[in-house]
Amino acid sequence: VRLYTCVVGPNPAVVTAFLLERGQTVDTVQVDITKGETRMPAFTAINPAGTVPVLEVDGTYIAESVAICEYLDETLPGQSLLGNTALERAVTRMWLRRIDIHFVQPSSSGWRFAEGLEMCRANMYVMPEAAKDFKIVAAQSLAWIDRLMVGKRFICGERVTLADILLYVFVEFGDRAGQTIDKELGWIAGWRQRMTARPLAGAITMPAAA
Ligand SMILES: N[C@@H](CCC(=O)N[C@@H](CS)C(=O)NCC(=O)O)C(=O)O
Repeated sequence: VRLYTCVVGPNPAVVTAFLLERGQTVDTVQVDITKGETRMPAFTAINPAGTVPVLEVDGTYIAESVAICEYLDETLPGQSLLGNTALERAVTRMWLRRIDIHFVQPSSSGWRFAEGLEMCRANMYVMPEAAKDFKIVAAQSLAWIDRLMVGKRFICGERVTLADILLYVFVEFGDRAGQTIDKELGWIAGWRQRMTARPLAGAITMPAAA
C-alpha cells in the first residue's frame, strides 16, 4: 500500500495519528496542498475530490480519511481501533458519524471560509459570511459531546478508538487555527490530556494556542 499525504492539514493527520497509535508505518508520497498539487490533473485522476489523504492498494485508490483508517484497521497487525465485536464497531461508527457531521464538517467549513479562504476559493463555492456561524455550530457540538461523555474515559468508554482520533485531531487543529477550545468543557479538557499522552499525539505538529 502507498499513502498520498501531506504534512499540513487535519485529514492527513487523522491517518498519521491512526498509524502512530497502531505503531505501524506505510510507504508515503508527500503531496503539497499549499501549492495546489492535489488539484492538478495527475492527482485528480486518482482522487477526483482533489484532496489528501489517499491510500493506493493494488491499483485501487481509497480516499476519505475514515475509510482509509478502516481499511488499515482490518489489514494491519495489532489491536483494532474500531472494535473487536460487531457491537463495538457499530458504537465506534455511530460516534465517528456524529463527530464528523456535527463537529468536523462545520469546523472545517469555518476554517475554509475564514483562515483558509484564499486557498479554498479557487476550488469551491465559498461563504465567508457564514464562517462565524459554522464555528459557532462546531463549538456547540463540542459542548454537546462534552455533556454526553461524563463518566467515560474515551468516546466509546474504556477503549481508545478511531472516534477519539478523529475528534482529537480536529479539536487540536481547530484550537491552533482560530477555533480556540472552550476551557470550561471539563470532560474535553481531561480527555485532551489523556490523548496528548498517547503515541497518536505525534500527528499534531503545530504549537498549541496560548
Ligand atoms: N473528507 C475528506 C477531506 C479531505 C480534505 O479536505 N483534505 C484537505 C487537507 S486537510 C486537502 O487535501 N486540501 C487540499 C485541497 O482542497 O485542495 C477526508 O476525510 O479525507
